[in-house]
Amino acid sequence: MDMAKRALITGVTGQDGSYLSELLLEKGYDVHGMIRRSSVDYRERIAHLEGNPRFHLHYGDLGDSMSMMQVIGTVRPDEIYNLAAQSHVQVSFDVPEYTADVVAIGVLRVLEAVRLCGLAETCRIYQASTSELYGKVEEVPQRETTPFHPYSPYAVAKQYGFWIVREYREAYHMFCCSGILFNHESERRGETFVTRKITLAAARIAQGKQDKLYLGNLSSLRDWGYAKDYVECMWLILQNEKPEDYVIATGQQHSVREFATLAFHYAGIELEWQGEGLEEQGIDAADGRVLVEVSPDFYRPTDVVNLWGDPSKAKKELGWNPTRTSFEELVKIMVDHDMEKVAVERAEEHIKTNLEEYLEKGVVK
Ligand code: NAP
Ligand code: F7E
Repeated sequence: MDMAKRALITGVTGQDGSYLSELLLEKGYDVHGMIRRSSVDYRERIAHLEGNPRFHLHYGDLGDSMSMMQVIGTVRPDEIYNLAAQSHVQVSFDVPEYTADVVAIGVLRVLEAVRLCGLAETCRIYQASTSELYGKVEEVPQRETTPFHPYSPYAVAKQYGFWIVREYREAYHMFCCSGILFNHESERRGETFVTRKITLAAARIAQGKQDKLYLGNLSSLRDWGYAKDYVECMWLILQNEKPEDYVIATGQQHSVREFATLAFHYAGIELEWQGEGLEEQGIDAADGRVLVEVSPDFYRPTDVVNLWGDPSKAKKELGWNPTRTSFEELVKIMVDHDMEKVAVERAEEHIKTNLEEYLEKGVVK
């Protein structure tokens, strides 16, 4: 009989879901991912895994209790990684009710489905919590004992998720834990998060495909790590003897401005910064072109500006190495990827234009 562990990943099509699937498959798990129906192809990040006999997909939605019961009851997982979320902080100001339903009540739906399917004693649950809980920070750096001060509809919803996980742990003795993950990025990061927006723009500007990049708060500080390193921690948290919550971070902090300076540097452009606030500009040191400007469109009604995590507990108790990939390596990985992506797009456009010309001239029929 096949004794492979079964894992269910909600949010399998996302950045973290795709890396976690790869990790668990490497470890010999049967991986079940929950996906939503969409009219366009959104499975780019997991396309390379489809067809693997140990990788299975199920339709479901965190907003729909019946589908959660159906998926969890069918898969009967040993481990659930609840990664699904409306994960964009700025978007949560535009769709606060939807964000609360999926990000807060969605966690309850997972926990209750596990209980009602009779899996409370056997199934371990990882909840994707976030440094956004610290929000308007009350301590620097932030650790497990730092008081929460959520500062966006997204963060308030994640706060519910954090406490309901703790409640089920205490009330029903379920093995459920939250990883309080600080920002983690990669070449698979969504294109509207600030790091990926910058690395893509740097690549496009360097290759003449874009003139300018508009950003919001350049002074915002983040503790940015590499997503591939962080998914390992999710797994380690569930292999622990006791269910506990952990801060996962690198312990280093950088500003959006620093990220942009380094990303443009790796794309072959040295940026110099002039002016302040809305007037601040990033200028190409070589020819004086203004490449980065500030736009109030990317300011948030309340912005979290000083995130800096202390990963000591995870380091000590889980043996996790928070600095396997340095900040410089992370930025370089992302820029190298996007330079290649833009180069391929340009080559494809070039081929298409030439082909159209040949067809018009009747050279090719
Ligand atoms: P992501 O790339 O935005 O992926 C989110 C995933 O959730 C996607 O697979 C998405 O599916 C799915 N999803 C959204 N709404 C859903 C719903 N109603 N039902 C089912 N699935 C739904 O996010 P990520 O960066 O991988 O982050 C993973 C988790 O960690 C999220 O919970 C996020 O809030 C949390 N987190 C992230 C960070 C970070 O820095 N990345 C830090 C702390 C915590 P579609 O593809 O169908 O949209
Ligand atoms: O913003 C500032 C912005 O959208 C980072 C999610 O994964 O991490 C992520 O949330 C900072 C903010 O990520 C732009 O104001 C400046 O201060 O990349 P972000 P986030 O809001 O930190 C946490 C841990 C999560 O849990 C979330 O799911 O950068 N910023 N200019 C900008 N941000 C964006 N998006 N776009 C800009 O143009």
